[in-house]
Amino acid sequence: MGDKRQRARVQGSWAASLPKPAPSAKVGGAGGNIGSPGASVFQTGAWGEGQQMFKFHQPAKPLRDIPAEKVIKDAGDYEISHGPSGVSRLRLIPGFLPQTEADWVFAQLYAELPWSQKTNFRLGQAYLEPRLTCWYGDLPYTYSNSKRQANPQWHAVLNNLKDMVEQASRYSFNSLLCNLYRDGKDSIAWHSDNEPSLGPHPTIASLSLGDTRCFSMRKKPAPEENGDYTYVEKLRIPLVHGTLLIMEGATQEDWQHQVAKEYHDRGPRINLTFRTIYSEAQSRGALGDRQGSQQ
Ligand SMILES: O=C(O)CCC(=O)C(=O)O
Repeated sequence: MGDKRQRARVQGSWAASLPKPAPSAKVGGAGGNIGSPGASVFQTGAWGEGQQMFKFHQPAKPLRDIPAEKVIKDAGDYEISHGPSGVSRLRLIPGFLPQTEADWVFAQLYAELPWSQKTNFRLGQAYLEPRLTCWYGDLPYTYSNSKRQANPQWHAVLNNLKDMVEQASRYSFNSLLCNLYRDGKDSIAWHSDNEPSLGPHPTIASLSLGDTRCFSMRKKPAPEENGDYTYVEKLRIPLVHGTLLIMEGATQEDWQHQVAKEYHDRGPRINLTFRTIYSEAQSRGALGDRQGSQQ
């Protein structure tokens, strides 16, 4: 049995039975260990009678290709999927803020916003978010099991940006989550912006300022994949200074996104995500409507 295992390890389990060794060869005898100088599998032991042939079997499931990550970097409207939850759409507008304006806005917001590090909770364990944030809106915002209190005191620069983003997107927003990635080690993990307070099919408009970071997206796997993301579609969008990205339709239901840590130097980056938050009563109503229309 030991011989069989050893032979399978050295030659692969598809190897055919080998000829019987010469009677003088001894198992574990001097010089007979694999790995010792001059050792050979032919020297390691006598093959018993009735050895089986090893045959290669095709895997039961056909091998699947892992889809290549697609890169989106040009201005345009992209329908990234058509699923049971609807169409998921992205709109990318590089240069939404011209360079000098973007430089000025970045400097103002970096210096003047009340940045702080929020504590979140996962499985009852507290952890600090690996970035700084601040929140604007008449309603509080709860995500990752902790709450950002309502803050109706919008900075004047943010009010102007909200008007510009609303005009370009033709959506209106009542809230803003600001993220400050201090360097390449700051990040945001895989998630969807799908809290009940955002209502069904939320539109998120995300303005990036400062150093370029890679915004990654991955499609949520079908139920039969049991949470395995290996074979899902993936997208990468480099978000450069002054770029506006709008996520619409079923994007938050059918996709996740992240900004991963990078292990080479990155300067600071500010990301402003304009959203619409509904009160508890409003979101209960919105979910009720949606469930009704799906039946
Ligand atoms: O920084 C970004 O581009 C993404 C931010 C984000 O995913 C979020 O605030 O939910």
